Amino acid sequence: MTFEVVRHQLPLFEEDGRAAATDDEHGRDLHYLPDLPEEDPYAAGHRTCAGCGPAIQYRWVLKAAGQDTVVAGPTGCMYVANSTYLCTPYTVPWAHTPIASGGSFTSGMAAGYEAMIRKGRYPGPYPNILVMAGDGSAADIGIGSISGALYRNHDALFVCYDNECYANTGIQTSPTTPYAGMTTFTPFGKAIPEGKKLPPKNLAKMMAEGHPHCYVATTTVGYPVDLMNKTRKGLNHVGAAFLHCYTPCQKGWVYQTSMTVELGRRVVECGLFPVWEYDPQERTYHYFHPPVQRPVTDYLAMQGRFGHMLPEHVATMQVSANRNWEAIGMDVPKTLRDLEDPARHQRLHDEEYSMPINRGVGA
Ligand SMILES: Cc1ncc(C[n+]2csc(CCOP(=O)(O)OP(=O)(O)O)c2C)c(N)n1
Ligand code: SF4
Ligand SMILES: [Mg+2]
Repeated sequence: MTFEVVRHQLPLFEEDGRAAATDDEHGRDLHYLPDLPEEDPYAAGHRTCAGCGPAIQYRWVLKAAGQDTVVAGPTGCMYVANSTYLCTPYTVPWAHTPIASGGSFTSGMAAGYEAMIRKGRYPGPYPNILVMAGDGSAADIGIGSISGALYRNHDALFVCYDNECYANTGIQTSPTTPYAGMTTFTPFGKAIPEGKKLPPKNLAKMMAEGHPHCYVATTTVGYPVDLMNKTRKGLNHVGAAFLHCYTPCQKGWVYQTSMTVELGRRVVECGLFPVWEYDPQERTYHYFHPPVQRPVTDYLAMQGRFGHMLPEHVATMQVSANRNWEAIGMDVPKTLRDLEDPARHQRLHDEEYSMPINRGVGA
């Protein structure tokens, strides 16, 4: 006898009118926290650094997923800092996987639950199954196993929490480390003054283009409702889904602790991290067009990892951002086009930039 596999359908959060609180001079909504669900599958008690972007993402993703969830976590900060002996923040089943096997382990969980429900050995419904892997895992060491899981279309959500480095082993470069981002493996010096020479790997586009039957989206910790809704859409999608989330690493990027969420907005407003959604039914991309377009210096100057940049490096970064604006169908204002010229720049630490409003302890 075969039993039916019943799946959850998680309702989406209201995106408009959630936050009438405060607007800044650009009309940006500064009330970041919507009415979060009370359940907390990732509760207080972890040991990540203050201001850790991945920890914020973990909390919001798991609040969106809810209590009927099973989670896997490949090796990385979010494994190590969350699994001290006899102490864990998880209130749902969680398993560690080797760094290379987040995709294959999660495929096995998905296939196992399906089979057990069909055979009547698990009462159901089918739980929300997800894995949250760092960029070192999802974009590098474990990309093969995640690509395999997406290709085979296992019903699970595969999340990359992207802190743009191998953080847990001492901030080494990863494929998503941005151009000129200083890490312990990309120090700046006389021979290579920009630190990192290569542009970052476009992980999410690889996943969408390479697995066109999957739901794929990007988001950042600057947009909690967007992050939680894309989590729910990925889980509601029957089949494999991939979510790429920008998550600042306070220790590795060297910035003021309270600025994690602000960076999550500025990276989008500078054109350096386009936020979009790929719809596998229509086979089209839907791009978010931010209400503010800033020079890249507004983002770079907030972080110590870019402090060594010379005028030509800042101009190179502005060129990348401007090409991104064009790729998502936005006009590039003349002020930003002019900034492609190195003569318009100084060394980064001498550049003027728009200071964020001080909104918290530690800023
Ligand atoms: C096959 C393998 N190579 C290297 C390591 C060492 N290692 C442990 S955590 C880690 C960093 C992982 O980086 P990422 O996935 O980006 O997660 P983060 O630490 O940034 O949270 C590395 C390289 C390992 N555990 N397994
Ligand atoms: S090193 Fe970075 S990613 Fe790791 S716990 Fe600290 S802030 Fe979070
Ligand atoms: Mg990382």
